[in-house]
Amino acid sequence: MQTLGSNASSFNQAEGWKRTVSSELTAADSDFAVDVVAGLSAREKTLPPKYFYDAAGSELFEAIGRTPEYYPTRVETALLQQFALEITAGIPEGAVLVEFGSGASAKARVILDAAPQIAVYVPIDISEDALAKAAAALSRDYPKLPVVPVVGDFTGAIRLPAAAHGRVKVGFFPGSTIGNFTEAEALRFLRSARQLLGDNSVLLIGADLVKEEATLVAAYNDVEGITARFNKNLLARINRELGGDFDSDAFDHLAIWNAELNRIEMHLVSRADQIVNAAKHTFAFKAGERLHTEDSHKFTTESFADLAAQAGWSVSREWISAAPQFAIFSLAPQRSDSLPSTARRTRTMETKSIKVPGPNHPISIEPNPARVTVRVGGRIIADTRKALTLREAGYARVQYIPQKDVDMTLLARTDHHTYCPYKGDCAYYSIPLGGDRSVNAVWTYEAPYTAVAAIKDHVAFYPDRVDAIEEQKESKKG
Ligand code: SAH
Ligand code: AVI
Repeated sequence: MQTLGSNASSFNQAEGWKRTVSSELTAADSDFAVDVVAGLSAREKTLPPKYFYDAAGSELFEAIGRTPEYYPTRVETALLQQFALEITAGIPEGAVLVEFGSGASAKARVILDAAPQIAVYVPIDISEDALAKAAAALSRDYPKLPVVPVVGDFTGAIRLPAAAHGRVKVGFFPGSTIGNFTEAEALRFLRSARQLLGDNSVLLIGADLVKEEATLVAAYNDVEGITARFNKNLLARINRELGGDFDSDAFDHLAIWNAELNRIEMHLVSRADQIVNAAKHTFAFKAGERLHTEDSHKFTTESFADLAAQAGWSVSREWISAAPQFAIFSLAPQRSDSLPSTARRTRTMETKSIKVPGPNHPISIEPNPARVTVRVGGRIIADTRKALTLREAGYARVQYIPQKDVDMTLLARTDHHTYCPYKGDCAYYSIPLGGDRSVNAVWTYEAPYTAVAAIKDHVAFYPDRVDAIEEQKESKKG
């Protein structure tokens, strides 16, 4: 397994975690020791969240993903499954999939299944045990796919293995792990990924979205207490690896929503005044004092696109789940480095948000048992018993009529186009027979999104741009 260089770090509110050297530790001490001493010596005690992930921490993260409260894993996986073909469309033959923070690689499987043209998979993770386990399982299940794991810290310099050289690179950063960075760290990461992946790359990022506090807070306070164990595993790891004597029962798990900074914060709160030894140092905790262990920033589609734009990426597509909302962004390298920075930060017009119908925006489609006819200029131009009735959120019901039951020769295609994040691109026709009133009177979704796939090859009519849309319920035939 390829290993990346060392990357001990210390925290600075503006810059995030940066590499430092402690004068009291020797070169033989690990990055972990250096960071623990720096973090526990700080006025506001803090540790980098990357240290959650030893073998036990990685397993606890997988267990968090199975709790009913922690929706991100479930929702992102479902979104990937639903849109796998769209998300992977355009990945060329022979591409390499480079995953940052791959963990159990469960989400990569969805991408690999949808895009068999991917020729090499490079999972990168700091958790050596989790990486080795996931890589072995993948090699077993995808025997023809070279899997080349790289163990190390993706916030440092990354070198891709030779198997990735000369291939189009598809970066994959799911799980909203980008939310665990400060803004400065996220920019640094995105810029270095831009360098690493190159001009013809794609970067797929999963990011959790801002939503109501109760849902967010519950996700980090599961009733079974798995997240609390995950948080406290940091203390257990310090005990195991750095000769620490933390009593994890002497600390409480705390997860709170910071509305000002759009982030869930995790802390460990000291239950009493206490002295703890670790990494050859002694640290004093006051009762109620917090050790800040993780931030999990939540995004809006705008804040995410703005972040990406500042780092040389533009959002080309985005897929957003029904509530609880989670987003997958497909990023492409910005081409126009000569544009002024304000222009570079503006979202491109081609960006398309894709939303999935759900309780907040329900859509249903049912066959209409009635005979449906459409009259324009005194003529019947559509006549069907196969209409589909589409009901959407607060809109009036719409009859979608199979094109084979419409006299399409009476329609004239126009340049008009609209976009619906739930249904897709919409094209229009006028009906010359109806005169001015019937301009853009007819619409169709030629490649409707999966949730409304049934309306493909159907057209719908604006009731006020035709003479009448009639439904004859009693009639079976003729
Ligand atoms: N991608 C998986 C796992 C997310 S958990 C999913 O979406 O379910 C975050 C993963 O990132 C863990 O596997 C952790 O070990 C890894 N990770 C966290 N910080 C890291 C860092 N600085 N460098 C490399 N891997 C890191
Ligand atoms: C990996 N990361 C995005 C998770 C998160 O939601 O911030 C880690 C996690 N922390 C607590 N629960 C899960």
